[in-house]
Amino acid sequence: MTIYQTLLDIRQNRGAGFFVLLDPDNEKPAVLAKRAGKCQQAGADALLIGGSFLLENSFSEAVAAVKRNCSIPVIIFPGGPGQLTGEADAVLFLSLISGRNPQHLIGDQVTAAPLVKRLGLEAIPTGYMLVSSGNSTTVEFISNSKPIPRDKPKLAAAHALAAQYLGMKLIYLEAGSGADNSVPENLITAVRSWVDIPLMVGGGIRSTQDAAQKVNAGADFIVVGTAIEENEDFSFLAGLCDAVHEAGTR
Ligand code: 1GP
Repeated sequence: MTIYQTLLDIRQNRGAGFFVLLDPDNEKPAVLAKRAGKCQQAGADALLIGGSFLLENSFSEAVAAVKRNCSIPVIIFPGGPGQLTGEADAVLFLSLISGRNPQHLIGDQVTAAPLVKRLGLEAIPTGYMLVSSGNSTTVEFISNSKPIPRDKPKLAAAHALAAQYLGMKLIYLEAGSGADNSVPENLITAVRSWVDIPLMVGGGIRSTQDAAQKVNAGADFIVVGTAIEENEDFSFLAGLCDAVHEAGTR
């Protein structure tokens, strides 16, 4: 079974999925591996691994260490074409459709495609949309692209619908890692009402209430990174997983 089918099954069977983002630049592989095991134990459905840039650690070493310590899907969320390794289960094959920077719309993808093929990685075509969050995030700066204004839900919906018509299989609504404000619920609802493909939402989600509200608004998958890095408490992690799954079944 493909990883994409696994994601569809999570949506179908659990109502919503909870994903943890592991940033290999912030932690050593052994620390990430330990966290991966904890995430699985707490009930996370999958792990994303990647970051806007990588200064400190080897990407493939980090992914291999994480894979050794868990059996849930490990999906690359690449900050660029350099973040690819056959150690992972799949890659979000992202196009930054909220921006108009050709490098991130198609340039990086042309560089990455032959490598993805050679590595035998499953590529999940993903429309990646930045939504403004109140502060300037790393992804916004690095990608040199403007986010969609957070008070323009119809504009967001039109981007997502275009992605669906272009054949993309997933939408990722992103406020940016460590965002002051997560993606607003009315924008999620607007996008949900226009597209059928799964909707992933992340950036600045720090509480069980916030995570549940995103699901209630129409998100299928919730991604949390920073809050889990900042709070190692197992009950916090398990609480987030439960909140997402409970909201999914309502
Ligand atoms: C970033 O959406 C993810 O790409 C997660 O964001 O680190 O703010 O949870 P946080």
